[in-house]
Amino acid sequence: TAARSYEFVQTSQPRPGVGQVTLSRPKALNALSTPLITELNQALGELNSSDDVSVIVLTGSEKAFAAGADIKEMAPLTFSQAYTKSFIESWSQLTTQVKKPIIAAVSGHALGGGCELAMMCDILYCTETANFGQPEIKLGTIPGAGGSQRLTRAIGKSKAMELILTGKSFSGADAEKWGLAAKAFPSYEALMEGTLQTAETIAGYSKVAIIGAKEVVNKSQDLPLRDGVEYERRVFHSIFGSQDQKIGMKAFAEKRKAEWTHE
Ligand code: CO8
Repeated sequence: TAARSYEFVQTSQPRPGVGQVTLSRPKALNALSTPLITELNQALGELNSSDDVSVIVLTGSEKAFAAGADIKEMAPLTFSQAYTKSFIESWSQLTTQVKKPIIAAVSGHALGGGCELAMMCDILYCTETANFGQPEIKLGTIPGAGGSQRLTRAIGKSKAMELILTGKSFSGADAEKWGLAAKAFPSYEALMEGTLQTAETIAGYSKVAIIGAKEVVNKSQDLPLRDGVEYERRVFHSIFGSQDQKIGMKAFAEKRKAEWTHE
């Protein structure tokens, strides 16, 4: 992956096939300003098109994944500015532009837009002490980057409604218990190690299958069951056109490890 320098994010390749984006605006606890989101989109685009990367890890610091949208940037915004410039729309690029799986590794604060950004990722890992929440109500506003929809789908209406209307935080341990997080780890070190291990495991499979699997699981969030099952079957059929399906099944029959071509 070509080295590129950014001001508010860092990219790295910590394991084979694994690209990492680290949010890095420590003075503002990684508050998600428009310049930061622009760089995040560029970094994700870079990793998404890199042949050396199959899986992306998105993380912040031990203290903060991200403490929300940049409140100081939003404070003076008018309705017409927000509406005509589609404020926040560019955030969704993460969900539309990136075909490779993204694992969020959340430690510390993941509040407001930070919680929403983590929920846009494909797998959410966190520390038990991570501090999640949608506190927008305390600022006289509401979640604006998908929080009301994704939190509700993940943990159910009553609990999501309670959290969004009170602005109360919840822990990483709760996030795991409620199914928002796939796993909560006992320490920051365990979180990063566990995240990279999962990323490396996934990156060891065929890129075609990984991308197909992500695509069909995400369809389950948008489509009625019957349409989703049909969509899955279409993609499943199409994967018979890949070399890696032949390679994987032949290797199983011959009791040896598959050598993927990613074709
Ligand atoms: N925006 C801008 N600056 C921030 C933000 C933020 N969201 N969060 C923290 N900072 C800044 C602080 O202002 C402070 O800067 P300075 O040193 O210049 O005063 C610095 O980061 C350190 O913060 P604190 O001193 O407050 O650190 P503490 O450890 O005392 O507290 C907290 C940490 C509890 C996380 C606290 O900073 C806090 O409550 N932050 C705001 C959390 C919040 O309300 N987030 C939601 C924002 S609204 C939102 O994201 C949704 C908008 C809906 C649209 C969707 C996307 C835009």
